Amino acid sequence: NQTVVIPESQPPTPLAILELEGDSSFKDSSLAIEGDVPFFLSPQSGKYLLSTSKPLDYEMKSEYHISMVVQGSSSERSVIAPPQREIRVMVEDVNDNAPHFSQTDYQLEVEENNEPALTLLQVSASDADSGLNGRVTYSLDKHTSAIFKVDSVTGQLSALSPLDREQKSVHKLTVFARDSGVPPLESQASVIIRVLDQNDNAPVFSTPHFIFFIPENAPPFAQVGVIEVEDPDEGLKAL
Ligand SMILES: [Ca+2]
Ligand SMILES: [Ca+2]
Ligand SMILES: [Ca+2]
Ligand SMILES: [Ca+2]
Repeated sequence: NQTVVIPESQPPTPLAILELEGDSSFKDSSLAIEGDVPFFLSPQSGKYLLSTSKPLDYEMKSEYHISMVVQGSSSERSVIAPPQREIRVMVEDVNDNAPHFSQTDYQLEVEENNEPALTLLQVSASDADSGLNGRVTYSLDKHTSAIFKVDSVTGQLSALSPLDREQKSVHKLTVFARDSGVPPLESQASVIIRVLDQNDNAPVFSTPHFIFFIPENAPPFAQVGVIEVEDPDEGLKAL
């Protein structure tokens, strides 16, 4: 049997030229395709041009077997050459699907002063294509703080060093999923990490020495000055 290979997503494309064998005087016999398939035959000076009737989709169906039949009153006297009775059409994969994240917005809360290399979450994207066209790798935006790392294969996102809420309380990251097709396709998801406060700062005086001058005749309990204390922690922990 004849085999034809065609990439998916092509506009209607000629695949093969077919011919009826036998007495050419049998004008009323003609070649036809059996069944409902996305192919058609167009007569061309006694022969037939087999073409696709619409773009094929590898992800829907990657292989067709087209059967040819002879129609007409004198069909018994016309035959199709055996290699052309059934034509196998192999559809070739094209990188026409971008990776698809199972979730495009991730939010999580994590306490500051985490242990190093703490796993935060795992992102996941799938790709409907085959082979390299469907092989997904993950990466972070190149401007992302070096604290964060995503495993290119597993999508596991981790904080390599301790987070400090007093330095930055919310981190917004962009994770990319890219396939390995040529050219590659990619999609992105956002991750928002809220860093929860721990009471990890002792109050400190705003200056190491306070010097106040009081008049010698000051009454008892008179205010002599204000001592300032600072604590970068949040809320009650700062009192
Ligand atoms: Ca497709
Ligand atoms: Ca494809
Ligand atoms: Ca793809
Ligand atoms: Ca804190």
